[in-house]
Amino acid sequence: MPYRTGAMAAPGTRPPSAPETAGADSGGGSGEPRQLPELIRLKRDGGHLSEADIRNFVHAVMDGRAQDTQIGAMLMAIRLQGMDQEETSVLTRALAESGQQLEWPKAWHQQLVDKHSTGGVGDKVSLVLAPALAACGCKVPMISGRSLGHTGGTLDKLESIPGFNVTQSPEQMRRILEEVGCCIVGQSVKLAPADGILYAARDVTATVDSVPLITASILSKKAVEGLSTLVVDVKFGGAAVFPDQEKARELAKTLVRVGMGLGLQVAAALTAMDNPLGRNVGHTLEVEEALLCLDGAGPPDLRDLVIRLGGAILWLSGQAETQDQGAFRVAAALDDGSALRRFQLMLSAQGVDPGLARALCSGSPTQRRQLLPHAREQEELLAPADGPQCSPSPLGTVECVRALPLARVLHELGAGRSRAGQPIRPGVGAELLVDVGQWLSRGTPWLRVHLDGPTLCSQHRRTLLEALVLSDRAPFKVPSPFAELVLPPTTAQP
Ligand code: IUR
Repeated sequence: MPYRTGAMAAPGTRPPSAPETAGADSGGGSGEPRQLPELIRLKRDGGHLSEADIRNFVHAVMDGRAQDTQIGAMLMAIRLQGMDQEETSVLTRALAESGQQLEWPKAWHQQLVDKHSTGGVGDKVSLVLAPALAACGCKVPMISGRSLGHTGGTLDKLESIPGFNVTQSPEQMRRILEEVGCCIVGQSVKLAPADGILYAARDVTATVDSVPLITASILSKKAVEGLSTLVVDVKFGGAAVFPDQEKARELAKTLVRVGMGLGLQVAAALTAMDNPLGRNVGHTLEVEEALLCLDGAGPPDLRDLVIRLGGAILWLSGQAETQDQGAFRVAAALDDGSALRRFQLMLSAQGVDPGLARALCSGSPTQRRQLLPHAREQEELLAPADGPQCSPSPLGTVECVRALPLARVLHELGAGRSRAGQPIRPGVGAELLVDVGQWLSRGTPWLRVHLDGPTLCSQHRRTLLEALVLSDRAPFKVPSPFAELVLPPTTAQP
């Protein structure tokens, strides 16, 4: 059966396994594969899809037999009825096998690691963690995604750096891994393309928040990377796919179990996503903040998350004796400049002019801002005149800056896209001028919005003001977003 995108064997890769639409297990019991409406009906009514059924559906997605309406209907049936672990594993393999498998020298196996996130606001962890892990001796062939909905995408953030090219062939990825240790690339027609089609369909059919669909989407991309170890950052909270921590834990457990079945060491970190991560939200603003963190500085919640996820990866892959030792090594790579040097090398290897890469990695924050596309205007918003305390000076403690409404306003101002392929304004974003937990006095600037065309309307201002949640409790330290690490059942927590 022809694939919609021809998956060709190339050096360093192997072709997908042969499609299995008919034969011993046809799914229907008659020797003939079930027709798509029958498959959809079966799942809609809570039935179990066989391996042949699931592979048949994925092949139909790839070769164009499945109409968009049928894809949407099947996704909704899965979203509403769920899938058991066996169905989820088969779907994961079928998505992975829709494209090529990356293959690396055997000697690299233990070093091949990655992290993936379910998506957050201000989440620039990948930009920092991939080079930090490379500085610790890892190989990180990271396949990332674009901004969709209210969450930002690592690829769009990197593309705000002039010249950065997210399209790299398997041969180019191998060369970059040899020379630099990490690369961050897009999902191409060659790498798990069926997930690309299903992900875009999920985004417009309200079927993103499904444990089996998220599991198969993430793990199919990671399966083709040929990793030994993966840590998934599963967000929970107001701006996460699953606001409820219990549901996020169910996803984490499924990721770990299905990952194990694929021969991957997978752990899942549950991390809070109520406040934006760090102080900057928006593509170039997040690159600036990632550079600060790579320089050993930056906001404590971002550094904490990078170090803890990196520590877990080094420990799980057997490259550190404990999570704490792993975290210590990642912190050292941020503090001694080795992570920043890897980032500079990765930029040059992925198309950025080496002079620009050097200037970005050695310049001051002010110089960096001149080198990246920035918005034309800035507007500061002031803390309101009244709050939980009616005394004249302090207004209250910043309890939370709600990430979801903030991201939605920035999206409307041009920072996000509503359809795949739509252009974005990389300079649009916001800088938090306050930390969660600090006192805020009335009239103090708390948010700097970077505007590049569309201006703030009164509805935007109201929404932003509502995003600032104040309380009358005593000031407190910025909390770590890291809540817990879900490990494979046989792993002893050090
Ligand atoms: N990242 C992915 O690759 N897939 C998903 O479904 C989500 C995040 I949510």
